[in-house]
Amino acid sequence: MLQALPAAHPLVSGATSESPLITAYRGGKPSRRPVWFMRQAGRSLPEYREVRRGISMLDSCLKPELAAEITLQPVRRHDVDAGIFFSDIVIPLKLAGVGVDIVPGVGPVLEHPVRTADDVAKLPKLDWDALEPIREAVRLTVEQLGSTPLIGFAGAPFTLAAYMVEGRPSRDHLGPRTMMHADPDTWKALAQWAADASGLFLRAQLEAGASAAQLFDSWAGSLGLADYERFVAPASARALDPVRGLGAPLIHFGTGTSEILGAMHGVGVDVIGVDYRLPLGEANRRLGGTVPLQGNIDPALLSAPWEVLESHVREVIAAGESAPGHVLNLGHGVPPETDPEVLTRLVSLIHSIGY
Ligand code: 1CP
Repeated sequence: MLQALPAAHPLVSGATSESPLITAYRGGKPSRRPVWFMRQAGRSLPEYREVRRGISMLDSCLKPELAAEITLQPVRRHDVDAGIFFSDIVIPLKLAGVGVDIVPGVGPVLEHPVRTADDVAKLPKLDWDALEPIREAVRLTVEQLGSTPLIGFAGAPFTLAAYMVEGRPSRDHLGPRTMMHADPDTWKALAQWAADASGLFLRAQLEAGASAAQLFDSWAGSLGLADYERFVAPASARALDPVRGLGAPLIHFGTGTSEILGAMHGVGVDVIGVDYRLPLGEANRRLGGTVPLQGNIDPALLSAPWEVLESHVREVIAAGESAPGHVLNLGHGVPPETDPEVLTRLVSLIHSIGY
């Protein structure tokens, strides 16, 4: 494995290193306020629905040209400051050979839920070569993005394990939360397996040209601080080990995580993504005023009258001024029923607001 990014990498060649996104992630004030949206690629876009017709979600992630095209669609349409690589947190499972599918209207579903020590021992190891379609898709995307950075991502071990133990989406994630106390050795082995799979997935995206990486622990908010620190944080740190020290900013995001923000920062990241529940001023206070923030427009307001949305966005920007750097985003993903014209208008509003 390389110790540094290749010379042609956009962060090293200079193509993206001074971009508004990377500048804000590094704690600076860029020429314009950077914004991107979680789930900016997806069902809210008619051009996405068009190219996805007749192709399953996981297949579309593994066709490099299609994945690149879908990643670029929202960048072209909205003038956002970053692309987020079109893929899914369960792609490393699929490429390792785990039986998993994304069922329309449901989400990730596993053929065999992983519940016992034996189930964990039988998990196949993810091979670097299996990630070639991902590296190819990233290369194609980055070529076309030019000076706009691509953000790579992966699921954090707890969020991945939540799907693996339950076998499907769940509300309270009881399965993994029971396992960590009832059978801590099996939990640790599972969390480490998930960390290694996500770590390799992140590494592949960064080596192929992504300029930043976001670890999604979407469901970490179902954990109390003590459980998070004891059973989850070490595995999340391990997932990031393959991409530390490369110069690419690392972002950590989850929902309902107001009480564990400091611990999420403690796994060793540069930026904290804040969900819509906690005002950015308070998030900044909890993090000691030293951590660049990303967030946290309430996705529910995307369907409110424009004046309501605009005044909310201005509040978010004002609250973000307290942090050492701020990248605008939603407090969770774009809802599929969002009018894409609202997103375009929102980007232009954000870019028009000076410091
Ligand atoms: O057919 C479709 O369009 C299916 C919907 C869809 C999409 C567009 C899924 C199924 N995954 C994705 C792409 C995706 N997933 C991206 C790239 C697109 C972008 O952000 O613009 C990313 C970053 C993810 C990451 C992801 N997948 C997360 C973390 C982010 C989050 O939203 O919290 C999670 C939890 C998943 C699991 C997943 N995959 C798909 C769905 C519907 C879900 C959630 C299921 C649940 O509610 O538990």
